[in-house]
Amino acid sequence: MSDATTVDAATPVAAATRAPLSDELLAKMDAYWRAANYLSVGQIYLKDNPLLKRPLTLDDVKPRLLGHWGTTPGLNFLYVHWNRLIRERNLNMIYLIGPGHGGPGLVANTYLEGSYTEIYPHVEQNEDGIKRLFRQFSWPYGIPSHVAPETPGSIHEGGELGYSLVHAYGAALDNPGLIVACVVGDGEAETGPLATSWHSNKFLNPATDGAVLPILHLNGYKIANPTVLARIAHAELEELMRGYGYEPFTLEGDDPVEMHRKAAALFDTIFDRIAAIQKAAREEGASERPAWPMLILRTPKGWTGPKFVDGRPVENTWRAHQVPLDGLRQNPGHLKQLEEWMRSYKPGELFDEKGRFRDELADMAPKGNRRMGMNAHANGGRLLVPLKVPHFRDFEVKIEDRGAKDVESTRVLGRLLHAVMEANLDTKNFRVFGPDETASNRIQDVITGVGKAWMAETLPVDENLSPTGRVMEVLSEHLCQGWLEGYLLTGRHGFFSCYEAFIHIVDSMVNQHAKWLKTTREIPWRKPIASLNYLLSSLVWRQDHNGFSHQDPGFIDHLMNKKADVVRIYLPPDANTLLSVADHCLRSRHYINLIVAGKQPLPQWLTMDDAVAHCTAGLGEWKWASNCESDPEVVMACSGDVPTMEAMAAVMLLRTQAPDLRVRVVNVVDLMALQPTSEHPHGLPDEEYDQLFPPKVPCIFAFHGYPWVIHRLTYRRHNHDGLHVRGYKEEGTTTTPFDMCVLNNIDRFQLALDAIKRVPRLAPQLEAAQQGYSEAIQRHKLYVVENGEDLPEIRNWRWREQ
Ligand SMILES: Cc1ncc(C[n+]2csc(CCOP(=O)(O)OP(=O)(O)O)c2C)c(N)n1
Ligand SMILES: [Mg+2]
Repeated sequence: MSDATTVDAATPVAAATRAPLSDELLAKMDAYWRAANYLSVGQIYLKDNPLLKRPLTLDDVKPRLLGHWGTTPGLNFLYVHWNRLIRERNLNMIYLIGPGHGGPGLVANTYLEGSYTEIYPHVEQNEDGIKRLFRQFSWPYGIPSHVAPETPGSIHEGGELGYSLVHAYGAALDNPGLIVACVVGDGEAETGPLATSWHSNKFLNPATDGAVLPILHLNGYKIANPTVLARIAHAELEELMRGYGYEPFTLEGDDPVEMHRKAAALFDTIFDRIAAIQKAAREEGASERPAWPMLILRTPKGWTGPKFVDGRPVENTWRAHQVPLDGLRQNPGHLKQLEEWMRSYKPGELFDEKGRFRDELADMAPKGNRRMGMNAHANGGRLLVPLKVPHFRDFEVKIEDRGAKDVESTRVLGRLLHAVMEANLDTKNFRVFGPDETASNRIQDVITGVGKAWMAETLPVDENLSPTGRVMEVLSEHLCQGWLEGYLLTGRHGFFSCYEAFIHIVDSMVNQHAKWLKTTREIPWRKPIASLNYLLSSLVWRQDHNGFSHQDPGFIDHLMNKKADVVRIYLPPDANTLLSVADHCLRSRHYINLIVAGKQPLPQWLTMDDAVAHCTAGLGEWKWASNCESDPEVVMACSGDVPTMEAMAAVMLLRTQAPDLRVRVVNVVDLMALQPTSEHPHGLPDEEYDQLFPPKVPCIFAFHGYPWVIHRLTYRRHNHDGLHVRGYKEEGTTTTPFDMCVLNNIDRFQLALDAIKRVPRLAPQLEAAQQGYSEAIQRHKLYVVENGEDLPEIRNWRWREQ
């Protein structure tokens, strides 16, 4: 396999006038397609008798028929044609499949082109290899039914529909030599993420990015219904595509010979268009947004499969979606029909006696890394150039007195990100993504000098929009997530900043990405890629402009469900810890890193040296805030910036309410350190945990998110009963910052009272403490209602060392 230096970028080849393809070549292409279809059907049905050397019996058939036929012949048809175009034009091309359930087709084609055997040598190019190929498909401990990470050439499994086109665009960014052909299922096209993905063409620069060729696979049906786009007038569909800014081309039919001929001519036109667009932008200085071509492929679902089964139409209906003949054991007629169907592809013409794909057909595939199963862009780790991350300490916030000054932590991070952006401008392998919130989340320094990508119209009032911009902003979390995934999967680096509450929009996408990372970790030929880094800001506690709708810290809960070796969650309490965490995340590989950090001015606690030590440990005592050495009576723990401030304020309150109480302050920046080592690689060993959180000593834990997150992480630890967690409990509205804490009982008064309540020797003081709490809260409520802001002593509160 080659590495980054040997993967050449194809330059577009403009076409001269072309003679139509000869009948001989078209016949060979048809044979190649039949071979792919044959192998696809074989994978779904057979475990033996792979070349049909003897009549098919039930013993040859798998006991469970699992897979999807309907989408597959269309995918195979395109593969054969792409192969010709790749060879003729020396294209550097990958192929993304929206309806990933067409897995058998991609496995078949990568087998025919030789990639599959190169990667999996036991699946040889002979009868035994074909038998293995068939048997392993959808078989326990074999291979998945979809275009999964195991499938060569794939960066998109397509199990969850909707993300193909956005992945395709992410892959094309900053890859000027790459063409990404992307099949969108007509059912898939009904999903929200796919519907917005068409707009990616407003962000793709033909001079500096690659090309995406969307193919709407209009096979008319989903699982059980017609598709919307197949049942509107064709003119309306073309108008829709024009409205999205594309030049639509249509290929329609069901006669194979005729379709090959029409396809070859049309695809030449389409690839000439792409070449012309790129030439105009790259050589002639054209700067306007081009109308990129897109293809509408209208072919029958289950094309070339059984036309009728048990008297009911199957080809060209939704009934072709999965397994058209599924009653083999009950119905001998089905077995016969299967055999006829498979023999209709004439396997004897396609494979020789030994089961080897005939040379004259095999020769039609591209060679080496031009084969789509071998293209390094579909195994991004092979191309990964390490990110240059300037020294984060240069962005340090100087701390003279702890807690003395307020700083917007994310603004500081923005400066580091800007430096990262600049340091990698030569390799153009870093982008920042956000749903219109880069400035709102206060990391806007990253935009300085590099601008925001924009190929649509501009007005004099616009700022920083540029066709070569490197920050990607669009009001679609789906697009941000999907572009970034496509960018990472093809071997680049990135960063996604988002409002905390709305990142949930991509919950499902991150599930899929986490699965991809988990699986590829176990596939030796897949090389590690850069981590997917999130900054969540505009946090639950400080929704000053917005209120309840914007308050949801639950993405933490969501990520915690993922495999421990994939997920990292950080809650840096101030700017220096944020810098240290971000540096770590940007350099890491194959993780999903979640950083939760506020943008509002908040106290700064740690010098850079302290911050680095704290982040390295993941959690630890803040000795300068504790008032005892080794025998605390209560641990005040905190995680997240606002909860840290409240915990620190509670510690100060305790100094007057219970002056002799021995308090230990612990801050948690790496949430996963709370888990036992057996559950997460970052988990603190039990002995160290017990030293920090001594058994029998109560712990009051102020947490940024939902309280049960902490319980879930620590339920196996000693003294779990002694852990009392305060966090967000879905109480909120548009109110003052401190009132948000009061509403959710995470405020300093509550935390101090919690401590007194849980230390038995302070029982005599409890009643007075409760009284004091009620008075403080009442005073606060009256004041905020009357004045619209927090009490001066809250607003002006400062940490004082004892
Ligand atoms: C987001 C999502 N919703 C539902 C499904 C279940 N599903 C699998 S295939 C399919 C129909 C897909 O139809 P289409 O995109 O037209 O694909 P094709 O006809 O090419 O099979 C559905 C609904 C899914 N995989 N993903
Ligand atoms: Mg369909």
